[in-house]
Amino acid sequence: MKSDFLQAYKTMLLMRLAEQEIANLYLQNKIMSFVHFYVGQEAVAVGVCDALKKDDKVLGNHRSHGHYLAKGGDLKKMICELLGKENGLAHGKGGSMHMIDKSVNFVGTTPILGSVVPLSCGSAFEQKYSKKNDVTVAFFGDGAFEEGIVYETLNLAALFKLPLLFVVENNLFAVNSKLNDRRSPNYDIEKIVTGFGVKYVRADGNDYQDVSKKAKNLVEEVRTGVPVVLECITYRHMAHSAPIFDEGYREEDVLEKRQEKDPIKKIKQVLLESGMSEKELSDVEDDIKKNVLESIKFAMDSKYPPKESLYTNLYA
Ligand SMILES: Cc1ncc(C[n+]2csc(CCOP(=O)(O)OP(=O)(O)O)c2C)c(N)n1
Repeated sequence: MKSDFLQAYKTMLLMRLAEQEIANLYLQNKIMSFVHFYVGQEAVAVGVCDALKKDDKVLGNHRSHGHYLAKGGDLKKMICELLGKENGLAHGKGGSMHMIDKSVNFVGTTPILGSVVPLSCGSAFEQKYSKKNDVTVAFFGDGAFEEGIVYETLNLAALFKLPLLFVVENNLFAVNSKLNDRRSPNYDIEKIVTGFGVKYVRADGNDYQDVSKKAKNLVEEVRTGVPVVLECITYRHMAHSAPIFDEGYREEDVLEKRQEKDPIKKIKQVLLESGMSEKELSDVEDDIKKNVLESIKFAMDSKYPPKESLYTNLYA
């Protein structure tokens, strides 16, 4: 059990330290596309992906660095993509919001809000139709949940009994817009979901233990053709996009609350209580930091795509 937690801590810390360095690259104008940081939400991606097998498929949204790394993705290839380099995940042509890596069954990320949901439905339909024993997971936010296509897909998932896990990362905001400013006072996600015949479970998205325990049970149920919405309540620590620190619009998730509920702090505490020392954990952190810096160097030294490839691998 301790080794599970240690592995989860390492993956969460990798995401955090990598994004801190990515923020620096962004501030140095090395990244030419939008970047949406996952800092604060790490427990969701790791808790859910820990419950998956390699053949299970994952799709994400505009905020998917964490989803990709949790599915076993390659940090070097990811940073190359962010820097527009040829050996990036989409040969440097997609950037942060268009990542794809079939080698780990990371089907892709789509930044058009809600669009990940019908694509995931297609993936789950194929798995069911081909009688595979695999599941598809779609990660998306509370804002995306309000897109009409999500409701259509909930209906189809229930109708066809698809092995589809919808993970709604509710970080309380869509850009700077609060839930109460967007939803009718009667809006009840559980009632909406169960109204379609899809199972609904809520988890504390700031707590790896809670997410992973629930995800492990749910994924096995999803595998049998029971579609589920797992809503994870979490905090996005940084601004919507880019490392800007505007606190003006935040009320519920003020800085002190975000720090207090930090998922990495929490899992570190579990490891300390299980007998690991501060020194052991700081060695772990040093190794991860080294890996992150090596990956950045690799990406910085990598080539941009050649001019001749300007029109290849493009779909419109
Ligand atoms: C159809 C569509 N409308 C608007 C946008 C612009 N947009 C990008 S992210 C975002 C908010 C997303 O909120 P949420 O789904 O909760 O995810 P979060 O950013 O909080 O992780 C918006 C409105 C978009 N990408 N697609």
